[in-house]
Formats: sequence, C-alpha cells, structure tokens
Amino acid sequence: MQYKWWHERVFYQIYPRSFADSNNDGVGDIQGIIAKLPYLKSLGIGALWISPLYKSPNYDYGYDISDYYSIHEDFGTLEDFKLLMEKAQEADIKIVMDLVINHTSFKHPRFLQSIDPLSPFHDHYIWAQGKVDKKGRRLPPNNWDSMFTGPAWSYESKNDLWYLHLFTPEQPDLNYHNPAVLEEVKNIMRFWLDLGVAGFRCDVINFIYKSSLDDGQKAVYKTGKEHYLSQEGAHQILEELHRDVLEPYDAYTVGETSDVDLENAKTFTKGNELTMVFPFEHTSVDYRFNLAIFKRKYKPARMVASFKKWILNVDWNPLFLENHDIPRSLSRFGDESNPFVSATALASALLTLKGTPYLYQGQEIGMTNVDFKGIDEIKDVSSINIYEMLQKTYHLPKRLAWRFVNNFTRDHARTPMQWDDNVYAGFSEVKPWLRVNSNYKSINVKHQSESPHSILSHYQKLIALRKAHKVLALGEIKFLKENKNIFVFERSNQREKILVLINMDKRSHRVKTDMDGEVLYANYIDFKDHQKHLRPYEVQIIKK
Ligand code: TEU
Repeated sequence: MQYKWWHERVFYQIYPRSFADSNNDGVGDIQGIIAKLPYLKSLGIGALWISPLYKSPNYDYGYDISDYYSIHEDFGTLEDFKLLMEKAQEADIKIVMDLVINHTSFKHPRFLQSIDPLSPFHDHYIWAQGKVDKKGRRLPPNNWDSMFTGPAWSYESKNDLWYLHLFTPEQPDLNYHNPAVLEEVKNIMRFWLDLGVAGFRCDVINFIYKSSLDDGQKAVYKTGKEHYLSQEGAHQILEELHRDVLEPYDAYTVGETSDVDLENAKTFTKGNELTMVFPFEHTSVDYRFNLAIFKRKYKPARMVASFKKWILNVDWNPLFLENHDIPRSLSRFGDESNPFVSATALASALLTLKGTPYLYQGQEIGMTNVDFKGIDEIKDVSSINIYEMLQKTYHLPKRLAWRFVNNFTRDHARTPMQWDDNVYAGFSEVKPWLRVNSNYKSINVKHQSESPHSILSHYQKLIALRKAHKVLALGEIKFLKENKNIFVFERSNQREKILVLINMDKRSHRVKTDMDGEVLYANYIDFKDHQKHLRPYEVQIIKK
C-alpha cells in the first residue's frame, strides 16, 4: 500500500461560527482560526476540515451556499482565507473544505434565474409540474419528503412549478442530469484547489443524482430515497470529478455518504471515487428505530462491534465520534460523572484503531451536551422543524416534543468553543450567536492546559504517541478475542508490535490477554497493580 499524508495525520473539524471570534461580533471567524493555529499545532493536529465558510443566508448555517467563490462576511474575506492558507502551510496543517453540491441556497443567483423557464439556468435545478387532487388542490409532483420535515417540494407561483429540496425549502437541489451543473462544480473545486486546499469533505454526496422523480415507497422517514440514495449516476459523477479534478490535483476527499451500509460504502471507495467515506453506523448505536430523536440505552458492545466490522471490511476509514450534526460523545458514549477516564478511553480508540482520526472542536476537552432550557434557545433548523412537526402532525404536547428534540438537537455540538473561564468562555467578548454551555468554568482549554492529567493533555499525549510509533497509524491491526465491551487489538509492522486494551464500559472486565510489556500509555495512574482486569474505561497501550 502506498501511504499518503492522510493516513498519518490527525484531522480536526472546525465549525467556524463557534470556534473563535476575533472581532467580537458574537460569531467565530477566519482570523479566529488563524489565532488558534498554534493551539492546534501543539495538540498535534495535521489537517483541518472546516465547515462551510462561503457566502450563505444561513438558513442551515452555511450548508445553504449563495456564492461558492467568496467567504461569508461573518467569517472575513478571501484575503483572510489566503492568510489562513499561508499560516496553515507554515504550521504544516492541511486544509480541507466542505463541498456542498447536492443543493445551493435559494438565494443563489442561478436559482433565482432558474425560476424563469426560459433561463439557461432553468435546468440547473429540479423543476416539475405539480399534481391536482380531486378537490382541485395543488399537490407536489411526488410524495418524497425532506430530511428536515415536510414535503421535498415547494411551489413557486412565478412559474407555476415546484422545485425539489431534500433539505429545507431554502436549499434547492441541483440537477445533475444537466452536464453544465457538473462543469460548474469542477470550476468551484479548481478555484479552491488553486488556493491550496488539500481536498474536500463532500456533503451528502450520495444524494446528488436522482434517477427518477417517481413516487417513493411510503416510509416514516426519507420517502423517495430509493430514487436518489447512492444511485449509479452518483458513482459516474464521482468518477468524472476524480478524473477531471481530484486526480490532477492529487486531492483528498471524504464523503458524507448518509444512510449507506458496509457494502454500499465500499462501492464509493473501491474505484478511487472518494478517498474514504464516513461510516455512521457506530454513531447510531444509541438510536431506537435508527432515528436520532428516539434514544435507546447505549451499549458499548454495539460500538465495539461496529468499529470492528468497518475496520475489518473497508480498507481505510475515517474514525470519528463527533461532528456538527450529532450530540457530544462524552454525553452519549462516555460518562459525564467520570469524564476523564471515559473521554480518554474514547480518545484512545480514535487514535489507535486503524484509520484516520477526526476530532471535532471541543471533543479534546470533553465538552458535553448542553443544558438547554427549551426550544427558544435552539438555532438549528432541523430541531425547530421537528419540534413543530411533532406537535402538528403527531399532536405531542410541547414538553414531550421538546424532550425528543433535546435528544438529538445539533446545537449540542454547536455551542461556542470553551477556551477559558471568562464570560462567554473566551470565545467572544459579546453575547455569542448561540449560548455557551454553562459548564464552561470547569471545562475549558485554559484550565486543562495547565494540568498534565486533563483530557486535553491526554489527547496531546495520545497524538504524540501515534506520531512516535508509526505502527499505530500504519501498522496492521488484529483484534483479539475478549469481552465484547472492550477493544483488545494488536498493531504491528516488521519492526514493532503494540497491544492496545480499551475498556469502553463503565464496568470492570477481566482480560485473558497477556499484558506484559512496556506500558506506553495508561489513563489510570496506578496501572501496574491491575493486570488481568480493566477498570471502568481503563486504557493500556503496551509495547510488546
Ligand atoms: O448532513 C446530512 C444529513 O444527512 C443530515 O440530515 C444529518 O443526518 C442530520 O443533520 C443529523 O441530525 C449534511 C450536513 O452535515 C448538515 O449539517 C446539513 O444540514 C445537511 O447535510 C444539508 O447540507
């Protein structure tokens, strides 16, 4: 196997609105990111995935782009971006942009022009005639529903047509049956690659090609998906992008391929269409009916099994537990009452299993879910829509609707980064766009960087260990048979063998594996006295 930079580097996802606010307007920005590069460097980060920085009316906070060639004024200017590229290069940190090409904003000039059926841009979007029911009422062209509730179509009175939007009505889907759309995507990609970005995280990339606009099989969620999920057309588009853009620039891609199983995921990576794809099975293990609004008890064995399955079956995976769309991992898969050991156990898994680690801002200090009081504090459009839908369609009382929303709201992950214990957590000097988690006085970067026994210092140690022992990044992996709640595996190459034991459970478990050797890392100080069993969330990394 030929190793590339992304095999070894640790990624860090930045949600720019909430990372660091340099000009004190309550919203994070590019200068804020620049100011924190030394912090990221000292953590050991080698690449950043930055959530959308482009111009956007923010109905979905940047995932609704109105100009792909410019920077949102909240975040700065293209000059700021160029400076970021320069400073990141000096720090040897690669930058990966978010590429959102399933849809644009409804404020994108091409969408506005496309309303006119005679416009050359009309066919850049998916316009269709509606239906009429027996009573003469207007109905959408088909029965598909949007990811964020309601029909996937909106009516436009100016042309008496409907347009498709798999997300909010402010995010019209592009029409990939029109080759001109893909040509424009190539231009956008080249524009950012020419500025020096290393590649793209590709938003809902397996949704882009709609094979037909027929009615879908009725489902609780995603009715219509058999017509747009991972279609052959999407593969062809990715092959073309690879051939014409990615390959010539030697660019990296990671696909957000929503709703794919193992076999399906493999089809996106085998022919170099995408460098790798995010698996989502393991971050759904605590969902009931596979839906984020319904929680079920978290069982670590399910997490362990899912990681194993993907690692053993896919050549190379990104390894992650958090992003801007899902609640915090410490609150879900760890134990808030035992934060240090549980967060370091999760960290150890990400940094020693085989694959490319992706950390999400705040994860490295054990940021938790937020004590939101109610829907009034929420900014996430999917949460607000689902809150309303639960009341209107399912007649749930407000309190119950809120309980369901609080289970999954994306805002748990989107509150400002907790830098210190000043007011607004050192993120900004003014009231931020989304409120700060009230635990910022105890959970923050400043506090943790002063202690060698903090979650932050252990992230640092683990990343340093991964760099010092290349086998942890590049070696073979072999899972040993042990209790199903613990990871026990060996990483090996011709020179080295390292044994990793991670108890993912809040209970102790016995282990059979021989733990002799030099302990390279442990998250309990008195590890020597405790061979043959692992305490709650105990980790030992041993050189054999
Ligand atoms: O998310 C895609 C996606 O499938 C979401 O519906 C996801 O399942 C949900 O957010 C989980 O609660 C991507 C982006 O990551 C997300 O932020 C955007 O809102 C969405 O695409 C539309 O661009």
